[in-house]
Amino acid sequence: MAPASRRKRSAGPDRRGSGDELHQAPARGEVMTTAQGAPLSDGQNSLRVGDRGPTLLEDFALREKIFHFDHERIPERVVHARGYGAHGYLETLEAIPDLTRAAIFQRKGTRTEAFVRFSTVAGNLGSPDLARDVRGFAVKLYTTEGNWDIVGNNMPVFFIQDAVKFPDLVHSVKEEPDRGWPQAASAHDTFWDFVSLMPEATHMLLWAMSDRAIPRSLRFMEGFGVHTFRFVNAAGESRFVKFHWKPRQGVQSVLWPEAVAINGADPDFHRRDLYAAIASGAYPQWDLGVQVFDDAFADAFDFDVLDPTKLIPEEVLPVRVIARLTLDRVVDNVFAETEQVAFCTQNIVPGVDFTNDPLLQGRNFSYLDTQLSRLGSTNFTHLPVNAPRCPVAHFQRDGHMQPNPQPGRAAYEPNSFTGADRGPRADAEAGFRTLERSESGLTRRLRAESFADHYSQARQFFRSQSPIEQDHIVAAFAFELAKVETAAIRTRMLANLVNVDKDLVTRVANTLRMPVPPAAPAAVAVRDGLGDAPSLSILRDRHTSFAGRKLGILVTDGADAAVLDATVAAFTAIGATVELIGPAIGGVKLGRSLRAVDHAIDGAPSVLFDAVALVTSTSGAAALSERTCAKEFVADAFAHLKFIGSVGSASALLDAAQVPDPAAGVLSLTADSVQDFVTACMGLREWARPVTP
Ligand code: HDE
Repeated sequence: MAPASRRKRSAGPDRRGSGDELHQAPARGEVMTTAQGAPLSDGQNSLRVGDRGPTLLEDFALREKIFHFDHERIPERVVHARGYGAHGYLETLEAIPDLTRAAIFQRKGTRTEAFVRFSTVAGNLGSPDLARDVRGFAVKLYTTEGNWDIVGNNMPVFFIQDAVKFPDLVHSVKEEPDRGWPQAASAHDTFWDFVSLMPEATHMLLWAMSDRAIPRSLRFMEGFGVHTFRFVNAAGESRFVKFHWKPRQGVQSVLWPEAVAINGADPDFHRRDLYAAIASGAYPQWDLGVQVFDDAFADAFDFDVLDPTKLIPEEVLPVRVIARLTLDRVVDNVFAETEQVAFCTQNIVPGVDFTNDPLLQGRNFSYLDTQLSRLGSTNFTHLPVNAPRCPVAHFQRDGHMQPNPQPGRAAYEPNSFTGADRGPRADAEAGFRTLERSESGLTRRLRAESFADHYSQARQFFRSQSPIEQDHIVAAFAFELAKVETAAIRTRMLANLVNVDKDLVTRVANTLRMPVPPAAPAAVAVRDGLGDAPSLSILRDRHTSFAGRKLGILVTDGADAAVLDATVAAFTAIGATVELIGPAIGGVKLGRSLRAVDHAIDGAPSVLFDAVALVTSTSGAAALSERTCAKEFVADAFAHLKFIGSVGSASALLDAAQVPDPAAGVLSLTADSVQDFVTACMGLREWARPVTP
């Protein structure tokens, strides 16, 4: 403290209150208390002897507060630490009792409460949202028959085939242990060392190097259950099923240079986007689709349906939509809900069952186990976000933090007590019954031959992409491998890519300025004839829309209010968000009035927007032309293939940003031509514009 304040008397509250005040109990929650409920008289000063200390150990309120603070952090998730969640519901669109006895699918219109957590995989809790990474897509459905967790990703396949390799995979992608970097990045030696030694990772690597790994928003991602599960109907008949989440907003990704810039400008870009969408009432929705098939299909299919490095293309087996997920409520408290939510793959309900996918079998152990070290108690199921919404009755007792005083005398069964002392019993009819199946074979450590083809679907994926997406995959491989210091690792990875596609490997090798090595040995011949699968691409055959996207309008003093208002109105009308960026946060003068802006230009680069408009006065544009951040705003929007609408008086700014005139996707904006700009923006990017090197 500054010396001047040392001799002042403490500024505690006046303690001479009348006795009456003590008896007028304030409304619950208004008076600050200890965790034990004792009301506090002073929240600013600890208990001291004299004016200047020492502090007394007797101050139980101080000690309790610091004690609780000291233990605020819990271990972050070992993977998927960085995540964001929201509440919502699943509405059944089609009853499918023929396929499953699951209660939520018995009647059209059934609504089931849901909680969803999206995440990156590799980064720590505080890592940036736009890392190149797989995204977790974990859904908890609070059904009337218990919680059903579909703990999936935004990519339909995985890096490895056997759970025993998961710790190795994760150790390889996390920070290198002897130096502690890189954070939230796969572009380093140990990751590429591992995956280049594990050819089974090749298919997933193609996905991870594609634009799927840098989604524009959590709202614009597909989700996949990845493994093959089973549906079981009331007659005990079973079929295989794969789960898909289809975003009704569309699928969209950012460009890699955008991702890098967004991580600096707004590391919370994805969580902010989801929060803003839900808070504004633009509730994101996904259709839940299923690919259902029987043993005959599984036997005839090109690959083993138990192999999680393979998918079944929609072109081979269409996705049937059965329900719709809506996220309509942000969390009240991120820690209590998003951080403490515990997803477990083994949380299934009657009507759903597992398969022998060896990755799934391992996961079914891992998820329950990890909750103990993260949440610290077997009683994590009592936390509100984890608690089933249906009645729960069992004889599990005690443990750390047991919140329920479970009644009754007998804590075991069978017992011969009656009434409240008796407790629950299993129900042979309504209860979960594992599908009866016969298993046989030798007990061995062995990878099935049917899992041996590691390259054919990687090839199919690459060849099914649009040329633009292929360019991005080439660039991503080249970027990541260029960060690998050990040349032998790069060469080994290129040798794997030879098996995927000659064009791919040649272009990556050329970019790296390395020779194409001989192909890595492949256990089985790589197949060419799997067919074109446009569903694997983001850009092919997709309906695009600007709804749910964001327009950034750069405005200055003296701008044409009519054009500004018309632009805001037109974009708002199609469900887009519009934000104004001014030279300063205090707003801009339009005529006689001051118009509020959302951002100052130096804090709102154009990477934060899907399209931009320049609505400036001539003098405003001239002034902005002197500012690097304004020139970069325009130049980046152009380089990132964004649509740009510009009033005539903003031409100095376009010139300063070296935007050619004319240029594809740069439209003149007047009050009459706003609709043309809206229509153009629905294409999301001007792919015809040459990419600036
Ligand atoms: Fe996970 N995974 N995982 N995983 N996973 C976890 O569980 C694990 C795998 C996925 O938002 C952990 O509660 C093993 C595939 C998501 O809370 C842990 C294996 C897929 C989330 C764990 C896999 C996933 C996790 C860490 C290989 C896509 C975040 C914290 C056998 C289908 C859930 C936790 C959330 C989280 C283990 C592979 C998705 C350690 C052992 C494949 C979305 O239990």
